[in-house]
Amino acid sequence: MHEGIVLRAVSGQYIVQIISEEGQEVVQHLCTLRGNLKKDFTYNTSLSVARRVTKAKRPWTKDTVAVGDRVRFVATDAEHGVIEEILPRSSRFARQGFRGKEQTLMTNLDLLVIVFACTEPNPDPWLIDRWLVAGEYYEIELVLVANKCELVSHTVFEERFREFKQLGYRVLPVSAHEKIGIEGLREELRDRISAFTGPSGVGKSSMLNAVQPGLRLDTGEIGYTTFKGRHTTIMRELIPLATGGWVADTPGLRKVELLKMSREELLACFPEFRSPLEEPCRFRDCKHMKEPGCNLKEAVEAGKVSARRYQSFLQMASDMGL
Ligand SMILES: Nc1nc2c(ncn2[C@@H]2O[C@H](COP(=O)(O)OP(=O)(O)OP(=O)(O)O)[C@@H](O)[C@H]2O)c(=O)[nH]1
Ligand SMILES: [Mg+2]
Ligand SMILES: [Zn+2]
Repeated sequence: MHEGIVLRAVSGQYIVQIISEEGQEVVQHLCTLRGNLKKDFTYNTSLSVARRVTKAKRPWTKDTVAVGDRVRFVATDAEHGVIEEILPRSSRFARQGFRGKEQTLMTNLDLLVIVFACTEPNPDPWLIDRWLVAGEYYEIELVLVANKCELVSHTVFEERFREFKQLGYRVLPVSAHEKIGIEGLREELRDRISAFTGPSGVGKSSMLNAVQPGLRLDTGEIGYTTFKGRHTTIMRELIPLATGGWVADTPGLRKVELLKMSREELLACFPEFRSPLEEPCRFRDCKHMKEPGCNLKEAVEAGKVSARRYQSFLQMASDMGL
């Protein structure tokens, strides 16, 4: 029996890399799932780090094996195997799939690298908020990466990302082309499971090519009329890093599909709301929207909480039908 990590899922089959003490050499097997694992693969809630009480109520129901899962498998020959057991997950990243069913995208993520460009395309703070909320919700460590930093002055960089720094998020200026900040990025990824995410055309694949020379991920030229970018990256897979650890390059997403949350859960994803909400608002059932005597709204009016972030909260709440 070997212990491995699922690098890629391809129509019911899984590419599993053996994890050995020595590390270095990448040995992969194409595995199927033992029959009864397919039918009844149920997680219980205790696996989630239930730091937020509200979150523990959400049951982890039936699920399939996903990229990032640690598994035990039996090798049937040098290249094939059968997965016998799925080991407990430390985290899970999902999206709202068809008919409201949650679809697990990746598991055991340690770090979410949210990539935006300083320009071409310009960063969209509303979209950044949504990625931050997704990361906060799953309690995954977050880092913002601002690529193409060679194209803007320091002042412009500060203007575009300052508000996120002030919230306590780390923002790393990087240039995949000029090889700025690549060493730091490599250190972030070392010995961990990370995922790169962000809009199309911001340079996620270019950055990973710089972090690991020889990788040759596809990168695309963006349409200069719209800066919408072509979706060059299609696959969802973990790439073993020479420095240890794994990283997933994900396709650019125009939209962030947030899971449906409760109001309490959504509020908890805005770290700066915590302090004003420590004291109860005038009404015990305050929704923090239109109610008089709302501590959150008062903090916004007093400039302690950014009006833009509050607006972002209202928009997300409305999208979720809260
Ligand atoms: N000026 C500049 N251009 C860059 C930099 N990094 C990437 N680019 C360009 O930006 C475009 C998009 O790069 P990709 O790496 O394909 O972007 P991506 O985020 O992987 O895009 P998707 O796979 O579509 O999500 C390409 O034309 C790159 O050459 C950079 O540091 N500076
Ligand atoms: Mg790409
Ligand atoms: Zn309130």
